[in-house]
Amino acid sequence: MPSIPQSLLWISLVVLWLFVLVPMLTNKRDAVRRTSDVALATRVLNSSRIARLRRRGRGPASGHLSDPDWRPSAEDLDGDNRENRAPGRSVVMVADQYASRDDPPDPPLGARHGRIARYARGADYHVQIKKRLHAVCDRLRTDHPGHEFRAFTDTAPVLERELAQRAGLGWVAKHTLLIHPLRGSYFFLGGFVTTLSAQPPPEQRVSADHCGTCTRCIDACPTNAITPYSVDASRCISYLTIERRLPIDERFHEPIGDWLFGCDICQEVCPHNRPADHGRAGLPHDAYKPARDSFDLLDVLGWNQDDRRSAFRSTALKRATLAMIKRNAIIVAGNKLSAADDPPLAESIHRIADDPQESDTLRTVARITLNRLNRQ
Ligand code: B12
Ligand code: SF4
Ligand code: SF4
Repeated sequence: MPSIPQSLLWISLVVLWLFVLVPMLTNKRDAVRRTSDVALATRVLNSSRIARLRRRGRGPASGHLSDPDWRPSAEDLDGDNRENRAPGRSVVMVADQYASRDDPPDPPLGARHGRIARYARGADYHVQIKKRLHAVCDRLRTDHPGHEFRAFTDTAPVLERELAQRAGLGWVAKHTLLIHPLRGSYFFLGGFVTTLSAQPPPEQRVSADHCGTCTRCIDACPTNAITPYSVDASRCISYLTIERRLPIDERFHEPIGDWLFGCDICQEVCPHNRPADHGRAGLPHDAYKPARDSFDLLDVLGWNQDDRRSAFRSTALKRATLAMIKRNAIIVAGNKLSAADDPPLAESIHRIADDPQESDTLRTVARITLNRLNRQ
C-alpha cells in the first residue's frame, strides 16, 4: 500500500467536510460491503467539528493514548477551526462486532482459572480489521487513482469513539464506550482516512444518548473507575492488566477478582448488551469465535517465553508480556486462595516470591499477595 505522509494523515483527520457525487459514494459503500464484510455498519463522516490530537507535542508523553497521566485539552479535541472548514477530506468509520448481546452469559469459571475479556478471546482484531480495510482501500485506490487512503484501528492517535459517534454508529455512553442502539457495545472500531470526498448517506444520523438515568456500569465497576462519561484509566482493570508494566497497587488486587486480561464488567451489566427481542443484534465475524475464555493460573505461572508465545499467537493477548501476565495470574490466584485452599497454587506463589531469578516486579507482587493472604 503506498504510504500516506503523516502530515496528510493528520490533515485528513481534521478536515472533514461534505463532498462530491452520490454515485461515487454508492461505489464506495458497495466496495466496503463486498470486500470488508464488516459485521456492523459503515458510515461516512460528515462533520466540520472533529475531535483530534495535534501531531506534535500535544499527545501523551508515553506516546500511547492509554497513558493515565494524559488527557487531551479542550483545544486538542475541538475541531472547530479554519483547517476543518477546508473541503474535500473524509473519514470512513467501521464497527466490527466481536460478540453478540444475544450470547449466553459466560459459564462458571474453573476454580483455578483466570478470565479473559471477550475482545481478546478470538483472532487479533488489529490484524483482522486492517486486513479487510486494506482490501477496501486497495479497491478504492484502483477505482480512484491519485487518491490516498490509510486504514487505522486502535493504535493510531485517532479518537475513534468520537469519530464513530459523529459517523452515526452509536453514542459514547457513560462508561465511555460506543453503544449501537440495536447491537450493544461488543464491537471494535476502525476506519480509513482518504483524500477522496464522499457524501454521507442521507439516512445517516447521530444517535441519541440512551443511557438516561441508568448508572449500572458506574455502580458495578469494582475499582470505581467510572464517573459519567469518563473513565479514570489509572483505576481501570483493563489498563492495569493490559497496559501497565509495573506492579499493580495493592488496593486494586482484590477488586481485580478473576480478571486475568482486561475486564468486561461495565459492558456485562449494561442493559444494551442484554439479549434483545428485535432480532437485529448482529453476529460477530467468524474470526472472533472464542478460542478460549480463560487460562489455568497454575499453567500461566509456569510459562516460559515460548509457552506465552504459543498461547497468545494471533490474538490481542500479545499486548501482555510474560511478566505482566504472570503478575496478573499471581493477583488472581491470591483472590482465589482467599476464597478456597489450593496448595499447588499457593506453592507456586511462594516459589516466585523466593526465587532470586524472578524479576523484581513478580517477586514484589507475590510477596504482597502472600502478606495479604496471611492477614486474613
Ligand atoms: C486508551 C484506550 C483505553 C484505555 C483508556 C480508556 C478510556 N476510556 O479512555 C484503557 C486501557 C483503560 C481501555 C480500556 C478498554 N478499552 Co480501550 N481504547 C483506548 C484507545 C486506544 C484510546 C482511547 C482514548 O482516546 N483515550 C484517551 C482518553 C483521554 O479519552 P477519554 O478520556 O475517554 O476522552 C474521550 C471523551 O470523553 C471525549 N472527551 C474528553 N474530553 C473532551 C473534551 C471535549 C471538548 C470534547 C469535544 C470531547 C472530550 O473525547 C475523548 C475521545 O473519545 C481506543 C482506540 C482509539 N484510538 O480511540 C480504545 C477503545 C476505546 N477501547 C476499546 C475497548 C474494547 C476497551 C475495553 C472494553 C477492553 C476490555 N474489555 O478490557 C476497555 C473498556 C474500559 C472502558 N470502560 O473504557 C474499543 C471500544 C469500542 C467501543 N465499542 O467503544 C476502542 C475504540 C478500541 C477499538 N479500536 O475498538 N482503553
Ligand atoms: S473495564 Fe472494568 S474496571 Fe474498567 S471501567 Fe469497566 S468495569 Fe471498571
Ligand atoms: S450501563 Fe447504563 S449508564 Fe452505563 S453505559 Fe449502559 S446504559 Fe449507559
